[in-house]
Amino acid sequence: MTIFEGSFSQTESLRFALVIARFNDLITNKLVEGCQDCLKRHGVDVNPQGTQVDYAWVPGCFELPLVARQLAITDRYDAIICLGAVIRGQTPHFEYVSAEVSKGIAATGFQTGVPVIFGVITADNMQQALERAGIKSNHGWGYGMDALEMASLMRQVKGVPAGNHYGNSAIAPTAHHSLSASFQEAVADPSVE
Ligand code: INI
Repeated sequence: MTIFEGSFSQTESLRFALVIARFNDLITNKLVEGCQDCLKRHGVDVNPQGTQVDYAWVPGCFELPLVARQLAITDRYDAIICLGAVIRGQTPHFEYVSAEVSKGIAATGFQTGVPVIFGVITADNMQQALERAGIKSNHGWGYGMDALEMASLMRQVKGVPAGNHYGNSAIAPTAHHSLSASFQEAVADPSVE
């Protein structure tokens, strides 16, 4: 039998998207830095002008799942990393935002077959959030590690060679290469049943 296990090497052909919430950007900018540092030290070119990492900024955590899903179905990424910070205030807003973002991110990964990393800090106050974004440790680094591991693991599970650039979405509606030969024939020739 086989043991599937993600590795942190052979990263040159991996592609990532970071989706980042601007809300609490004092925190989210630090998460981006930690995540970039991790990816870079594992051989990923994090330059936005390069070919390995794309960046998308959204207003707040609530919007993370929508954009992550849209990116996932392009079939261009091995993993998507969502970064955000939800900080408890005086109203129940915190609960609504954290519930929706966590459910939305889980659903996105599940529906698309692309790993979507839940890089959202939930904290009771700004001090707690800062501690997780660089003062004590930077959780952005850990989210980078999770993305590397999941990207590699999913390639293995799907049987894609480590060096390949490839499309990897489970549902990707435009990924003709993932459709069966008979289905492609039927599309090309409607008389084929
Ligand atoms: N967005 C966050 O990213 N973090 C928060 O702490 C937060 N709070 O507490 O309000 C927050 N709200 C904005 C929300 O994510 C949406 O951007 C907004 O409601 C528009 O849809």
